[in-house]
Amino acid sequence: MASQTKVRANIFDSSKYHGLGRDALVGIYRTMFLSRRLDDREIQLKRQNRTFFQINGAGHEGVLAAAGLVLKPSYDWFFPYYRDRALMLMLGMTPYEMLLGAVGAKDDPSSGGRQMPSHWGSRRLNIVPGASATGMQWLHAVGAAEAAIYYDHFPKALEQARQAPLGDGLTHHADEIAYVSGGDGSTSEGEFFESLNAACLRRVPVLFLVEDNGYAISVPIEAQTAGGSISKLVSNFPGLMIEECDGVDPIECYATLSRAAAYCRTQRLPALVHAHVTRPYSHSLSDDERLYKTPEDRESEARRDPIPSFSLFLVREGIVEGREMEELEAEVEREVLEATDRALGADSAPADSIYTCVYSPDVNPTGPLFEAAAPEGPGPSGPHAAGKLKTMVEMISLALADEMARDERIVVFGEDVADCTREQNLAQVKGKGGVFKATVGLQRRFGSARVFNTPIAEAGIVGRAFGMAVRGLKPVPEIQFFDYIWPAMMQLRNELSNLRWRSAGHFKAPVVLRVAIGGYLTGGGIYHSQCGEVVFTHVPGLRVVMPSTALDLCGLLRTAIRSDDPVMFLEHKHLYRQPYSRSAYPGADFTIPFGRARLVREGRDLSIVTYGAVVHRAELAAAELAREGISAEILDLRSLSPYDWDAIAASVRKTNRVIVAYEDMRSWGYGAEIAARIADELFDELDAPVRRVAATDTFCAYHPKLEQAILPQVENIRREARDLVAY
Ligand SMILES: Cc1ncc(C[n+]2csc(CCOP(=O)(O)OP(=O)(O)O)c2C)c(N)n1
Ligand SMILES: [Mg+2]
Repeated sequence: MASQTKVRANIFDSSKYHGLGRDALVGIYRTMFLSRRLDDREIQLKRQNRTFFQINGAGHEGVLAAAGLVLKPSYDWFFPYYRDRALMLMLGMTPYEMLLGAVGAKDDPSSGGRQMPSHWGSRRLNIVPGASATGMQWLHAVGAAEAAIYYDHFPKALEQARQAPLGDGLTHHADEIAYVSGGDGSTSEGEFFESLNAACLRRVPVLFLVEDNGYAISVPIEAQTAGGSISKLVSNFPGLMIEECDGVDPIECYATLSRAAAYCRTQRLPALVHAHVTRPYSHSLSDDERLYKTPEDRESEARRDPIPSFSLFLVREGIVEGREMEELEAEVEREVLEATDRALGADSAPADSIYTCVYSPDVNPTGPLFEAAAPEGPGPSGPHAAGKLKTMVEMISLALADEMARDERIVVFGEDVADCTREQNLAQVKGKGGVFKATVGLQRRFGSARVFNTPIAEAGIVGRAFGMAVRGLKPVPEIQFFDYIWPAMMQLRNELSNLRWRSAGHFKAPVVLRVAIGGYLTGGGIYHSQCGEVVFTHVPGLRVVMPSTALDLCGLLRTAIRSDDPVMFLEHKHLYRQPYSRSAYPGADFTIPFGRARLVREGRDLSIVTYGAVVHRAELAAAELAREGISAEILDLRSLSPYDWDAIAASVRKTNRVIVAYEDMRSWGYGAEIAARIADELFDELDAPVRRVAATDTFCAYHPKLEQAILPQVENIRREARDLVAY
């Protein structure tokens, strides 16, 4: 502790305690003790089977209570992890609210009973609930801090964010910071290093707190972190202030965190505090630390327990008298008991509420709002057409430019998306604007704050977008190749898609992720030809669309941006420049609702349900089949989740025969779901089995001859169609 000298209460000298007054010191202890007693109560409730999970914050209370004096609720932004109970109490979350989480009550402010307890969230306090995946939150805080800097320069964006759904009360302050915490183990995730790199590159005010208790469940620090010290390991990140402190001494922590937070607030740069804490209890109630800690280890940890040591300190220093301490602790016990009684009587959410908040309740992208007048006339060259026909890739930058002009919340970023990072050279060069030129000219027109390049870090791209979107921005990042989306899988599957659901509708992350996808490149090989859209249509909360014409791309991209859900916007690389996919630009208000298929060709004898690059192949097959007297109907789904079941059903009822044709591998593919549903709901309508035409169950090869054998071709469709009609 800072000082062991006895003082008389009437000559209290706060300078000995880094400026903390008596009330603040007692307040710190009260919160620490309350935090511990809540853990103890929850552990008891779990053992009595009255709750379903418990994870504690024991041993971490000192540094967290101190952080509560340095950070500002409803002002700063918080990305805490599960051990942050004491900080949450300091910020204003109540014991009752916490216990509502433990019993999984409907009114649990963090998740309404959808997440395990200790996944703290509060809209009121700017506390963004974390998922259970350790270490993902580091990136979210960087995105949130990037939003803070952005709003400094784009006040209209903040106004627009406030007008959007859930925008009520969105705060922004010139000296706000983003707080993020995690354990020593979570710093081993690549996302931690990506977040430090991004925070230092972008120079944004994030306060990183590493709560190092020396263990990640049973794994000790020497098997976790090279050299045993995370602060030493990251000591060369430029601009990153680093301090280490004894995390069980709240006064020392207060001093350290005050310096770090002041640095973030004033310099607008990141800081990292490495606090050494203890974990006097097992990892969680599912763990027994005696299996891997010796009695001596446990005893020495117990000696560093911040609760008894800070209590003793306060009494020894004469700040609190023994009797006062007893009264304070008794009062806390009463508070915990009373909150427990209330929480145990709280209602859980009704079972039929499970479907709420998977998607936005405010904006329905399948609805009439998005039924803008379609361009008239036969196809894309009708009278609405302005100027010459645009390829799909040209249409992207046109649509994005119009949206960016009307909505200042939109930011575009990714690998190579800018025209030229070195702005001073823009006048001398044509500009890159994406490896496919999809974003060309956007940086030049809207500036480098709105269109910028990122490191090659896909988790970072999506994780930062998450943090920005939580703050009300509308990020439209790009994943350069679908083949390289996998580092972002955790962010997509476990964070972005379910934030709204797991926060019971209090938070959302409506990012539009543009992804270049697909093969037929004659030379793309395994790593530039992948599809795999079905991996994402399997994720609730995500919308997945995949247009096959420039007109559809324009309408669907606009709907994606104007909707309120995360959208995976799949752009087929092979179609980017095909003359047959071109359309005239339909104007700045053209939208297409999600979940509406396009009838590409009417037919009588069989239906081909397809999307993406296979649409054109189906058209070619249909033309050949027509010469043989077979009339094929083609549906381009274009929106894969949601998809247009009504259109599929109507077509199958008409033709009684159906092929589902898709580019991805045949087994377990998108067609499996469609085929299963047709077999289930339209069995009586069928005159033949449901057929799938798809890629072989292999990877996609480089040599064009092999690629041709692997991906579905016109001939495959034609053969299956003939066979089906003859069935
Ligand atoms: C990505 C991921 N991998 C594994 C787990 C399982 N898990 C939960 S907590 C934990 C240990 C975390 O240790 P640390 O970051 O040091 O935090 P502590 O619990 O010690 O405070 C692990 C491995 C997880 N939740 N997420
Ligand atoms: Mg740990």
